[in-house]
Amino acid sequence: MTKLNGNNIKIAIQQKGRLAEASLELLKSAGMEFDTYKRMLYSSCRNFPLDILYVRDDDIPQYVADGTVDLGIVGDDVIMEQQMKVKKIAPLNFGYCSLVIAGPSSEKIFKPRDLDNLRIATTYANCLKKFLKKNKIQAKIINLAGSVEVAPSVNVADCICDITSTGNTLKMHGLEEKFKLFDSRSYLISNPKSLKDKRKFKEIERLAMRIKSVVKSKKTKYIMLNAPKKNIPEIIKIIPGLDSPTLMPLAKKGWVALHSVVDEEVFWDVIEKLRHAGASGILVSPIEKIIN
Ligand code: PRT
Ligand code: ZN
Repeated sequence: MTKLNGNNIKIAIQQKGRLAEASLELLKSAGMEFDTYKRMLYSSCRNFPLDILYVRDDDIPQYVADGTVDLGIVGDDVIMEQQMKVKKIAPLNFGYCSLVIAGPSSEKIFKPRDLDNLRIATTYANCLKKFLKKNKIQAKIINLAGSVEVAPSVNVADCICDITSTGNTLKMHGLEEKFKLFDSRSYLISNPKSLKDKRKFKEIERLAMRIKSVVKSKKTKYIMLNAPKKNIPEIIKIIPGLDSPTLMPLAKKGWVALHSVVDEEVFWDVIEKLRHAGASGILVSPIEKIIN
């Protein structure tokens, strides 16, 4: 195992769990070369002054806030709950979930005030406290360490406040979402002091630029299409491209080929509109990197 280098910047990522694989893949796509073996506590990159520490996700905000590491990759839910002094550098495209209050489907809970005097089990006490305070609700918070979803069935609580993504776990326990506190995704976070250190800032900025470009490229598709030249003004309005799309004349008289980039979220909408606007031969391919 390579020894930690005092001059390297350090990033903490989850050792195992929902964010672990995506975090490793992100760093590799950002060009970091390093070895990972099971049970490894850290790796050093061969081609970038970066050490990667593998830890539990709940420890990441603390490590980043106290400067044990300069950077971290962790869910917004954990950041919100722990309220540590960390700076969010970039949203990432994994770890999507929501923090919700859920209760038995049979329970008539329609508005936040219906939670008055109920017992709510959670591992997110700070986020729940904030929600209850904002809505002026008097409810009892039951702090649990895990397996929150079983609390109502064993009568430890009436409702729960927990993370959900597909909603299957709630359903399996006879629960349904009553209120959403917030949506969450993973973030690249930084220690605020590391950003003020000239040497570290330079390397953090280099890495952050690469990470942002990987995230952006995953969100977008490259499209190529043919269209009559006279339709181009209408087509350009449909494609919210990078800057301006690339146009090339075709052998077919009055026709051009157009290349551009389209956001994944609006992709199918855009394709339908393009076909209506006279585009044909539409080719779509993934983008590996976008460097602005
Ligand atoms: O061991 P370590 O402490 O590192 O990991 P952990 O077990 O505490 O965390 P982990 O790996 O479960 O989650 C890490 C992060 O993933 C969370 O902080 C969230 O930001 C994010 N995330 C995304 C989720 C989910 N989706 C999710 N579904 N975290 C937890 N869940 C739980 C959910 O509460 C339910 O119990 O997964 C279960 C399945 O959810 P459904 O809705 O898909 O059925
Ligand atoms: Zn955890």
